[in-house]
Amino acid sequence: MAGIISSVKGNSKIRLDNKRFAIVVAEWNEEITGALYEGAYQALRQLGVKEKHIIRKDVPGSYELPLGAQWMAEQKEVDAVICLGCVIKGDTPHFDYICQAVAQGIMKVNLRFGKPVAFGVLTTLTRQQALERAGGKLGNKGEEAAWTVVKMLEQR
Ligand code: DLZ
Repeated sequence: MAGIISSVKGNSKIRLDNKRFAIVVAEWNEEITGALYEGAYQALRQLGVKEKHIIRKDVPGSYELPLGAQWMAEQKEVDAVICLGCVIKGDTPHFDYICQAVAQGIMKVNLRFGKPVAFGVLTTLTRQQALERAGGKLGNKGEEAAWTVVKMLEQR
């Protein structure tokens, strides 16, 4: 995979056995968000994160991800948060409102708490495009979100 986070893949420069991660998962399109979760969870485990140091928090939809992320980030012991969701475009402008709000909300949590909070949210035109990015031919964006927060912890 191209880009800076490819350097994390399977190997981190810092010790991760004492780091704690929260994964916030939207229940909408749960077939896809479940696959993103598996990708993120397995990536963290492969990097040496302890099972008991990975907390899963489910929220109803992607719109609720920023608040779920905030609840996790405000816990002192949590080092980084990974937000996972899937918004598929329908026939109305709803998609645009949700995507905008989620992206901005997650960015605010990053800056408010000074902790990495990854935007692992698929925003696709079709379910097929989402499947391709959730363990399909275009990889797993949950896995990439996990590498991203690890990379950010390394940069600190
Ligand atoms: C309402 C809604 C719709 C239409 N589509 C999606 C979607 O594709 N992906 C997603 O994660 N959530 C969707 N939601 C639910 C909203 O995120 C949110 O849960 C509700 O608007 C209630 O706040």
